Amino acid sequence: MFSKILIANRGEIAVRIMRTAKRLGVATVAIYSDADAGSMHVAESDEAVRNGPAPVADSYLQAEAIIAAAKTTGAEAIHPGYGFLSENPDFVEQVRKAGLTFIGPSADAIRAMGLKDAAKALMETANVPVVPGYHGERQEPEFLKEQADNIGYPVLIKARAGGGGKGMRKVDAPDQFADALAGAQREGKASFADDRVLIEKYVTSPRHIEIQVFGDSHGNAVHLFERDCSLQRRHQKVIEEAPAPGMTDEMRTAMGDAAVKAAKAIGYAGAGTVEFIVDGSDGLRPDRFWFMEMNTRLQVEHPVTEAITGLDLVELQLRVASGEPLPFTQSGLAINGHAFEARLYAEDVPRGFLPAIGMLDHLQFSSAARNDTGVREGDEITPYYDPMIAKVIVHGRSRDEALAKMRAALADTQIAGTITNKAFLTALCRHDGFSKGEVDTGLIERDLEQLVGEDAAPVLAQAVAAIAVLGLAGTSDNDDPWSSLSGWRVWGAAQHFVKLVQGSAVFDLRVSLRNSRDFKVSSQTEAINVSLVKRSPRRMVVDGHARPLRFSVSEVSGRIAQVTVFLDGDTYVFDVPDGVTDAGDSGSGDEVRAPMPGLVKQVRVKAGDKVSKGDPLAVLEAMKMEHTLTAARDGTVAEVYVADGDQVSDGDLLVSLVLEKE
Ligand code: MV4
Repeated sequence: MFSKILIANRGEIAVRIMRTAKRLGVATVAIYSDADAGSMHVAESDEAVRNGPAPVADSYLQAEAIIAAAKTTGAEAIHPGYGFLSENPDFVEQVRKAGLTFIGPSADAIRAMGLKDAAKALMETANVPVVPGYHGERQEPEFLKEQADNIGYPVLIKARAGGGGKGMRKVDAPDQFADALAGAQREGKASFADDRVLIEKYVTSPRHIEIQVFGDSHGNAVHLFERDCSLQRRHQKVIEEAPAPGMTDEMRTAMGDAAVKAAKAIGYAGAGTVEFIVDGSDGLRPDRFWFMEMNTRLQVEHPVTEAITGLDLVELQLRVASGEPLPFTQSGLAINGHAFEARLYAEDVPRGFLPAIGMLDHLQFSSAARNDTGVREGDEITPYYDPMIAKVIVHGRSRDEALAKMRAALADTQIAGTITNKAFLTALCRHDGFSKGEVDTGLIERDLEQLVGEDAAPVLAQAVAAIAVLGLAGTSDNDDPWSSLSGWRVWGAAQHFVKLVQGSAVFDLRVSLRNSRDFKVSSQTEAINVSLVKRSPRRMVVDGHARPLRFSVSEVSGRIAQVTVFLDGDTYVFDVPDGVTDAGDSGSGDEVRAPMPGLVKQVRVKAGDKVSKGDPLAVLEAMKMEHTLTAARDGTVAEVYVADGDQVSDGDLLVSLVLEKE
């Protein structure tokens, strides 16, 4: 076994590798970019070497600097993690030339799987089923068209160097072939500097089932069963599981044997994954799976395999890389129970899954799950890297039990300071078809609307946020609402107005103070009485609600810009527009302010116009999306403060309505 290794990666996978290394008594060297100097993977390493500025091209992809860092620190091997340099055969060769061990397969094995056409030809020779089609050298359009006609439509044209869905074109009929071919060639050329393509029979609503394989340097290879990764969106995996729903012993044996044949055909050593496309339209049948590609690295979703086999795949990688044989044979392996992994991301799902950033003001994971993460409370999700916050992994005796655990674990997960995809993951875990194990790669797109719908915050969540924004919740834990001075500035006025923005919804709330602990919070439609039993800057003990309500406020330049409220397993994020927390007695909904910085695309009203509740007043373009700002009540426009083309800041006043007596 090695005594010291360098981990050429960051985030959760770097931390995960270090944990195993530590358990085995192997010292670890981290590398980090300037953006990651204070990050968790650096804190967990035994020593760390700065590797450049934030952009990955200047840091985590700097092969020479990484190898130099390994040499200087006396590391004997480099673990690449996933992504970055993990499947770069030139890097593997450089590592070996420097006298170090690459914890992964040989450069030749990576190259053999790098191009789709060559990999398919190799697999055909090894008797691994490949999708019917043409993957030869000839590229004349007329010839390829003939091939497509022979295969039968629909066909799929794929750039041979492609990946992640790039350079792929589906063709439904012969007359569309020429245009689709030109498109795939253009994309292949632009993305991979290679315009060669292959043609395949198109598999409708396929499932993505992959087999984990492991080889050693003594010629042994086994498989560690399958993972189903069919729940994807735009080729990004969302939830993975093992075993695959509906898998039979016969199919598993057929797929496992094929995957081991694939690994042996290229003399594979280390952890790898053989990806198959499966036509599951009529159950899982051994003549309906085909080789897609082989990933020559440890994968993001490896923990579900660990959960059902009880193995530590990173430990196996280290053992195999240091020359040990695999400590088991195929017959010694068995599946225990069922596991799921959900990828928790900082992203704005309702706005088209836009990556989000932010400081993690509050971060609490469920103790009932394995949470693989590279961030801690107080850390920042930056725009430089993948915005994954954690992988939530659960294991149960059955699929139903594991899925119930995932729902509970997500409900227990609290994140504030950035918007996340937790509600989307929760909706998926409650999805009827998914709950029954009816998975295919089209599921998310088909039911997208139902899955991304944002739940409007209940009035209790709005009330908690409003009280927090006004500073009435307290400034220290165990604040006695009767004696505290916190929030004293606002005691004077009998009522306060707070505007909260939740996604596309705007809530205008009135908070009436009866005394320092009893409030009435009124929205446009409802009112609720809230009595604080105890105050704190993090939780509110509210009369009539059994459990304390947890919330978190995020400040930007000294003012509360966002409040996150956790209520009954759901998370509600409210943005607080600047300058709308003024005390006074104006009716609610009188002012329309910009909920975020943006460009005024169109003003739809002028002073004196009569408007009804819900009428559009102005259209704001922000973060590449258009937002229509609407009237919160019936009334008359008093004044318009902006014109088309104006640039506005978060909270700027755009339109006001004539005040009316309540
Ligand atoms: C296919 C296919 C249907 N038929 N090939 C997408 C990414 C690339 N790795 C292979 N992909 C596909 N290849 C044939 N012959 C459908 C897909 C596909 C897909 C595959 C796996 C997981 C998700 C997917 C989503 C859309 C399309």
